[in-house]
Amino acid sequence: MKKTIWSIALMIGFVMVLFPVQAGATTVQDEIMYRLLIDRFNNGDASLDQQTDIADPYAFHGGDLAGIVKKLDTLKGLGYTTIVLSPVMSNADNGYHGYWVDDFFSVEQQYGTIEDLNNMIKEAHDRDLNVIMEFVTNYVADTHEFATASEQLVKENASIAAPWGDGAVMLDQSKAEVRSHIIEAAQYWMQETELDGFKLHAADQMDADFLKELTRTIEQEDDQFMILADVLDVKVDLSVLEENKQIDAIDAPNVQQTLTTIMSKPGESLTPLIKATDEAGRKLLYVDNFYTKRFTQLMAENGRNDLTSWKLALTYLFTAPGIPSILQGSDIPMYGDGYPESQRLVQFNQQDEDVKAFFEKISAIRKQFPVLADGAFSFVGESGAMSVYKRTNESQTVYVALNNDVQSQAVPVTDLTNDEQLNGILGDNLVRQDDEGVFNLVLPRETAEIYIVEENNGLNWPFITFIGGVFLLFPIGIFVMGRKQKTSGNN
Ligand SMILES: [Ca+2]
Ligand SMILES: [Ca+2]
Repeated sequence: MKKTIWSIALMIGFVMVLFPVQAGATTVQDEIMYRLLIDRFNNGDASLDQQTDIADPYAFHGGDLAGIVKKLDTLKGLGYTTIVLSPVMSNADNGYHGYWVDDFFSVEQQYGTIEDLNNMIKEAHDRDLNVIMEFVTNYVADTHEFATASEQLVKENASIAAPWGDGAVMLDQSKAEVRSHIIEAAQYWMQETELDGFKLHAADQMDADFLKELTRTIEQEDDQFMILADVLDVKVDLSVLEENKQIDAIDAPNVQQTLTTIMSKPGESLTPLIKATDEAGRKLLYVDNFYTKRFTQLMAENGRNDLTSWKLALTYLFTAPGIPSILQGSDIPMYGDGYPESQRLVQFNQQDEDVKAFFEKISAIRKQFPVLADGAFSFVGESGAMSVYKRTNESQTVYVALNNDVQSQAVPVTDLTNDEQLNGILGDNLVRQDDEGVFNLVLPRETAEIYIVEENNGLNWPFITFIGGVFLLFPIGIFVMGRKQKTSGNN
């Protein structure tokens, strides 16, 4: 026995020498992100609830760092790999959103302490979950010392186009004192915690020079540290962010707008969305944010079923180039008519099991087929409101079909050979070449499918599984019956 264990250990060692694990080889494209508003996530410590008033949508609702720890297994189970926290820094009273920073160097007292934060990060890391914190660089609370400093450090009369704008003042990022303060704060959170990255809030509004200075400083401090860019103004040109090579991924508000608009109308083709896909894969893809009508609500208002609409939307978000970024509550799913209703506490007790099962499934598929994260992207074809695209790398090819039509549709695939077959893994569809040399992808109305290109083994797997099961069950049956007889014989 000991000998066997030793030879297995030796073999494993040998394999590890041959195929060393590449440390740090994972990229941001491998992540599945979960965006979380700490105050509105989960209340884990009621002793901190001094400012909590659930009846007031503009007050703290009690969520905290201890509450996140209690839900880490749930998030892990849903397949998320990275949690993106709302700002953790101390805020002025009622700053539940995190954008009224009154001290860049301490944790908001309603959430806990820096020890609670580090404990939360450790618990996340123990489950292989990364933790990113949203970092505010453009604003402070109107009670922050910069708002009343003798040197003019904030912009006079600058209006902030956000629901929390009253209560915040805009920093003048051209001022050396502002810059050094923000950079010191970035270094503080990198040194005092094990955070894996920052999401720069409203990065599109930052002073372009300061953005470069900040991202370079972060990279010098730790080149594995993830930097994400939040986009506040949906109409702004993103080229400054796209040109910044230190930024790993950027919000794609245009994808949210296009996808939700098209999906509001069953029968509309998703092809315009697919053709506008940014193939560079550095975009954060989502349909929900904290300020717009919840996707589920919008779909329901247009007569669409929760599960049906999530299947279509998630199939795009998890198979197109980019990084899926899911808002807290989407997987419940939650309803909400926009701000502030879309920011309600997560209703964990209203979990729809079928919706949850699909979120789990699509995450598992993305992890199982890395081509969905790194493969080249191309449009294949369309018929009515059914569209097909493919992802391909040197080892794998996957076709994705989205049928937003109100009737079934078929799209032919002609660039495969008879040696291959298409295995549809969402709906168990197996497609082989027909007599004309075509692979005909047929989907019922309002469905999606992910087809894996496999070698055509000419075998009918459902039948084989059935027969295999019979052959396996037969001897087991004999064995059990034999035992039963033996037992009764003893009596
Ligand atoms: Ca609390
Ligand atoms: Ca506070």
